[in-house]
Parts: sequence; structure tokens; C-alpha cells
Amino acid sequence: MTLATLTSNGASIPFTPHYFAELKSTDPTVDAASLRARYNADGYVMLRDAIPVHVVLDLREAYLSRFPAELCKDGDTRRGAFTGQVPADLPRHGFPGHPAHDFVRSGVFQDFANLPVFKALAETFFDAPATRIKRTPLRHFLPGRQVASRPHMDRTYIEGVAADVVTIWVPLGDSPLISGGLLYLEGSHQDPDLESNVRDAAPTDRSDKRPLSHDLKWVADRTGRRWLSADYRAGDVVIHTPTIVHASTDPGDTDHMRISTDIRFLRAGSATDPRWTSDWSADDGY
Ligand SMILES: O=C(O)CCC(=O)C(=O)O
Repeated sequence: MTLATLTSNGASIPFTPHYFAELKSTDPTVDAASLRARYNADGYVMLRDAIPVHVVLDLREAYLSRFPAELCKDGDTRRGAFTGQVPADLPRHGFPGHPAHDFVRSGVFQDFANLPVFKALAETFFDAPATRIKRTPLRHFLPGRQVASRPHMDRTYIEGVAADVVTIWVPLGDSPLISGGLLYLEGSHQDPDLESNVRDAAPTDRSDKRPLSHDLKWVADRTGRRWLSADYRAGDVVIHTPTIVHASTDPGDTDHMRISTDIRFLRAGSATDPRWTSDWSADDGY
């Protein structure tokens, strides 16, 4: 797959200005009210260099070091280039026994998720105290696989009104579009009819009805909206509302493994979704 012919879970979408536009980044030094205004208008705020690069790469290295050596080229777990060899006998990603399952329970991962910068960001967007939600998924996409995040809204998966839940998407390493970096459907958080317009009509490759579809082109055509993309770098974060549709493309012609986590916060004192009070396990069904 090249940039001219992107795919997502195998379904193709032309990489043209009709379907794609650039995700805006926001100057992190602007005042809190301007950040909130941007978040409300766009449904997301991307901040470049929000976390020191070495902190992100330390986490990438700590995670990939839990795999057998054949996963990373030259055994370099900090860079994390894929050799093309998946170690034998690994459980499915994030299932008990898989490195991602153990890693999200480790002190090093918990310390990362508890970095004050994330809580401070959530509190900026709530304009109120925030509590971190325990369940914190870790995503890991391998080049050569037609596996990507399907278009969805976080609110389908977690109870809570938009004003009370915020997601901070954190790429753990550079995540250019060709490696399957996250895409946002422009303005979708402000479209009250989007879900009814798309659900049931959309093609789907799964019996799980929570994602809207697996077909990014169909969703763009149906809604008349473009996918917003960026070449994320280690240290960048995107804060997004639970009502914006997001997805990713399959990793393309690259050896780079796209790894990321979603750190979520609740407005302190608002109702907790009981499914999200334990550590993430990919088989938890949530
Ligand atoms: O990293 C990704 O592909 C996004 C995952 C996601 O959107 C989610 O966990 O809700």
C-alpha cells in the first residue's frame, strides 16, 4: 500500500484532497479558554511536543523489550522497526499472556499514564478537576497486516456525556500516515444525524455493530466529510471528544510499528462506567 492508495482493514480510499485534509495543530502556549474554544469547534486539539520525546521513546522501548528479540530489526526496541517476523506462540494482542496485557499493568506504564501533563490537559478541557479512567488500551499495528481502527466514536464504548469524558491519544513513537496514524472525520462531532445516517446502511466486515463501518471511503462519501490526518511525531498528543468519529489506515510500505495508547479522564464526581474501572484486557469485550 502506498499513500496514493490507502486501505483500512483492506477497504481502499484514494489519498486525494477530496477525501483527506490536514489535521490542525494548536499552539500549546495559547490560553486555556482558546484551547477549549478550539476543542469545542473542532472536536479535537493536537498539541505538538506536549511530552518530552525521550519519555515517549523510553516507554516504546520498555514495551517492545518485552517481546522476543526477533520482533525488532537489529534488536533495536527504541526505534522499533518490524523485522516481519511475529514471534511464535504469542497470544492475541492484549489478551492475557501477551506483552501488551502485562505492560498496561506495569509500574512504568502506570507512571506514564499518571504524568501530571495528561491530568492537567484534561482539567484544562473540563475547566474542572479530572480523574483518570483506569482502563487504558494499548494499540500496536504491524506493517503488512490489514488491521486498523474502524471508524467509531468513543461514546459508543464508554458511558458518559461528552462534557464529562475526554480522551488523550498518545502515539508512542513517530506515527506518520503511512504507518496508520489516527484520522478524524472532520466536523463529525457536530453532526447529530451522522449516526442515524450511517448506521445500518454502512458496509461492515464484522458482526460487532459498535464501529460504524470498516470502509473509510464509504463513510466519507455518505457524510460528505473528509478524513483529517497528520504525520504525528513522538511527543505529540491529540485530545478528542467522545463524539468525534476517528479511525486509522492499515500500515503501508514501511517497517515502522504504530504503537499508541488512549489515556482517558472523567470530570471528577461524574458517573463512572463500571466497565472501565479495571485494567484493559483485549478480551474484556468492552
Ligand atoms: O490508536 C488507535 O488506533 C485508536 C484507538 C481508539 O480509537 C480507541 O481505542 O478508542
